Amino acid sequence: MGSYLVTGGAGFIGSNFVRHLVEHTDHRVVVLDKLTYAARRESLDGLPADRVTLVEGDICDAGLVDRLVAGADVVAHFAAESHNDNSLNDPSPFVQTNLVGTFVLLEAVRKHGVRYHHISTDEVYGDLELDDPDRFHEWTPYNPSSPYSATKAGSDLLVRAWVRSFGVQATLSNCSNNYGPYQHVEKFIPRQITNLIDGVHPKLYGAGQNVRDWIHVDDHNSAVLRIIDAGRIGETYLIGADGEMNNKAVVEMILRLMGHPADAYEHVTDRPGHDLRYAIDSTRLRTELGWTPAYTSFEDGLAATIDWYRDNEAWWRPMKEATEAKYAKSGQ
Ligand code: NAD
Ligand code: TDX
Repeated sequence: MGSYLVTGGAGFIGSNFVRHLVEHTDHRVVVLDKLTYAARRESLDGLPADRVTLVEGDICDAGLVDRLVAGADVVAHFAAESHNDNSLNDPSPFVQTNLVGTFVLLEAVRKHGVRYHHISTDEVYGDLELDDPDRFHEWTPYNPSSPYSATKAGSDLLVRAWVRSFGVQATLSNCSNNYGPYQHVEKFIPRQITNLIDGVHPKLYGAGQNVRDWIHVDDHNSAVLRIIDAGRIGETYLIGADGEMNNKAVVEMILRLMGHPADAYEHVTDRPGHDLRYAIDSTRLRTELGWTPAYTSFEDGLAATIDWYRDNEAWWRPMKEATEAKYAKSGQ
């Protein structure tokens, strides 16, 4: 039994990771989360109080981070400002949390000799052409497009430097687009599901030809745990489940699963600098660490996610109006 410090554990992927730890290990978990607009305390409801503790605080608070890291065996760093559209409106919290916050954590794990895993995104590699036969690999050069992805790329490079210069015991993972329960309604899939529940048409940016490589959040988290347990220190692992699909096809599938005509969506203003395609080659993770995704059908995972949003309106309803008001300002 060990002690995990999970940053961002009241957010989408972090809260699912805490559930995963509780179900699949006997570790104790301290969640450090600033409870920004993106967090829901309720995402941790029902978890055993003797295993999971929530500390409300900022990863940029060096004193607090130092105290929490001192008591941990492993730090799993999920906390971030995570939404591209927000980073285009105001990049400053992205620089602060994603870059400065990661620096503060690295200094603490360096001081206390604590194992660190850094959760990052495939967006650090930029984008691919639609007809490019290649995918992203661990050795693909960094070429981020948005303030969000640039700050994530910078944070990855800090981790690599702290491994090389100071011998920090760290691994990194870069994952593709996640879907599943507890995802904020600002993100593509939950936004469209909750729009349909509200009788509003799904909104496609531009022509909807942009491709994302979808993975269920539980598969992301099983991979993170596997890397923490068996990954090579200093190494980067790409996490993906061969789930490439363009946005129009995803919206059409949601419409069909929810009993609407497949063309009942609207085109809205495109995202500036919108990355065209992400695609992950996860061979290293699969061959070296023997990981495989449990969700083999995107359609089944999506249907279960739709059911979750239908059954958990009390969870998402408080975020919906403010989110749509923000989108309305940019014509989206
Ligand atoms: P999220 O926005 O749902 O959650 C982020 C959490 O971090 C929130 O609970 C928020 O309150 C917390 N947080 C923000 N700033 C903080 C600060 N300064 N101090 C402490 N806590 C703070 O994000 P998510 O989608 O769960 O993403 C989690 C991680 O996974 C991020 O690092 C993101 O870059 C990465 N990632 C996400 C995806 C995806 O598809 N969502 C894919 C690949 C990688
Ligand atoms: O209403 C919408 N309509 C639409 O067409 C929204 C919200 C999005 N989109 C498009 C933009 C993207 O092509 O859908 C795609 C997915 O959009 P997001 O959910 O905003 O995700 P993305 O920008 O791809 O980034 C996500 O995956 C990588 C996460 O938000 C990041 O945190 C992660 O790093």
